[in-house]
Amino acid sequence: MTKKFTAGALGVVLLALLGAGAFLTTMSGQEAGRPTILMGDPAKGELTFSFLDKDGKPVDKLVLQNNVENQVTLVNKGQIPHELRSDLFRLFQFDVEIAGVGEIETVGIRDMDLEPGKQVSFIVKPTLSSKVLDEKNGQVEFEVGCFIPGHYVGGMKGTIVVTK
Ligand SMILES: [Cu+2]
Repeated sequence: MTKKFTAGALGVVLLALLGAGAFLTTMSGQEAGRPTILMGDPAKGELTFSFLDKDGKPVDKLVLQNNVENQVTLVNKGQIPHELRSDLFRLFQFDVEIAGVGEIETVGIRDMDLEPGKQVSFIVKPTLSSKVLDEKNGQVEFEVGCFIPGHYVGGMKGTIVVTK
């Protein structure tokens, strides 16, 4: 209960800071050279996640590299709030990055709530053991979902792949 409240409170702070919209972005909301997660893209539907690779090309799954600080942009292109939640962010170093502020350590945060039209960047560094990666042919998958009531069951889920 306490953890949830703390995460929620920080979410509000982050959204307030993000209101300035200081990011340099393309039409899709993508920042140059970074993979992007889109929530509620009108082209796909309100209850969807979709992914762009670092070149802006649509991909089925978001790919992150193991033992690397992956910088990712998260955009809510929908009409209603959504959240991004994954065990990936609970297991590994995960920080939010705000233009003009820098990285904010987010120990204990498991999900990010984002209002419509807002975006945020985050940094995640998966540190899977090479033994596990090798046995799984160099790829380990994690699910992402939006657990605002009705959204996940409505189809709002996707996959992040961690590769060697
Ligand atoms: Cu949602």
